[in-house]
Amino acid sequence: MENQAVAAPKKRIYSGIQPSGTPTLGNYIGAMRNWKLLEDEYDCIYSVVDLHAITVRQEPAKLRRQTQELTALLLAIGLAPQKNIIYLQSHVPAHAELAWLLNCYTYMGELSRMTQFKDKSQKHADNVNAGLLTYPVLMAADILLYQTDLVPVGADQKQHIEICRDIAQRFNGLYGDVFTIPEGFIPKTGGRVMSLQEPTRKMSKSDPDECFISMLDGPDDVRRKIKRAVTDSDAEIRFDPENKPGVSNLLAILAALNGKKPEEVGAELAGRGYGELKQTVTDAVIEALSPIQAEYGRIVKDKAYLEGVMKDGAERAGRIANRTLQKVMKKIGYVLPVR
Ligand code: AQP
Repeated sequence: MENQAVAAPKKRIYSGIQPSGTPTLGNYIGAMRNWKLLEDEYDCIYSVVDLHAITVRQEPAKLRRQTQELTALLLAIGLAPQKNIIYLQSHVPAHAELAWLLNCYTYMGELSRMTQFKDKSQKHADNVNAGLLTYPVLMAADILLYQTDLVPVGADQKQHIEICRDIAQRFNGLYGDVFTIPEGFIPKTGGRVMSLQEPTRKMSKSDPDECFISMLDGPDDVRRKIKRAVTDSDAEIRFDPENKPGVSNLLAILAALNGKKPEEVGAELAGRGYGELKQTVTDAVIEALSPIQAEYGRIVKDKAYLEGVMKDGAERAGRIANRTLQKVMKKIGYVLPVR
């Protein structure tokens, strides 16, 4: 028989996004855009993580609408549902089941140190629920169920990837090699897009409207929001996040969209006024978002297509997730049901 080279299996990627609002330019640049770039080289699984979204109170009708819209938006950025697995987290019960099991292998001390827990507890002081604290365990379950190699996320998720690795290593230390230990994949430029109004804080989709650019904002909104973006009073264009957070944020957005380094973009625009900087950023943002919005407008209306993608995605994801869950349960010592 002729010797045939066998292609190495593709490495697996997993990532998710919460339907807690319309995704922002931060979600796009920090995460979603890279998901599209990675789809050929990796075996990719992308989830609308609706279980995560209820750590903050959500209006039922709005949550339902945002979940459908977010699924449409994932397709609108060009993710092919045949090539990638695209599904809703709540359609695969193994996420909640593994999260419970992993809760018992995670310490209160490590969870209470998480920056996101501290931030969100402050922001939602009237609703510091247990889910806010155990969010990273559910996220670890999401990732570990799929034996993930790489997790493309924004810089705000770095701590959560670290705790996921710790939990996996702890579990493997007790029971043998059950989980693949994942690595984070955080873009060098655009890993943390900042709020337009408070450029020392990250841009978030649940912040007040003027702080972020939504992926569905039309040209007028983009123009208005960038025009009002906070800069500083010394009128010098230079990339210096510590001393010039507002200007540096605009430069980082521009750089990420143009595939350049922020320092490089800063040098190109040195000597120009802030008005020109804002105009350049506005043009680049509108150019990046317009084709996505056109595609989105088409897809979101096709409910049957969206439902089909969700159903097929959940079946494919469920098969992989259940294999891992069974393995974990067996290792812990559960009597598995006869099938
Ligand atoms: N400002 C950001 N810059 C770069 N990346 C970002 N991400 C979020 N904000 C930025 C990345 O987007 C992905 C999806 O995020 P998520 O929806 O799961 O949760 P999040 O990080 O809590 O995002 P938001 O927008 O701040 O949502 P809310 O307001 O609901 O909390 C992740 O990979 C994240 O790193």
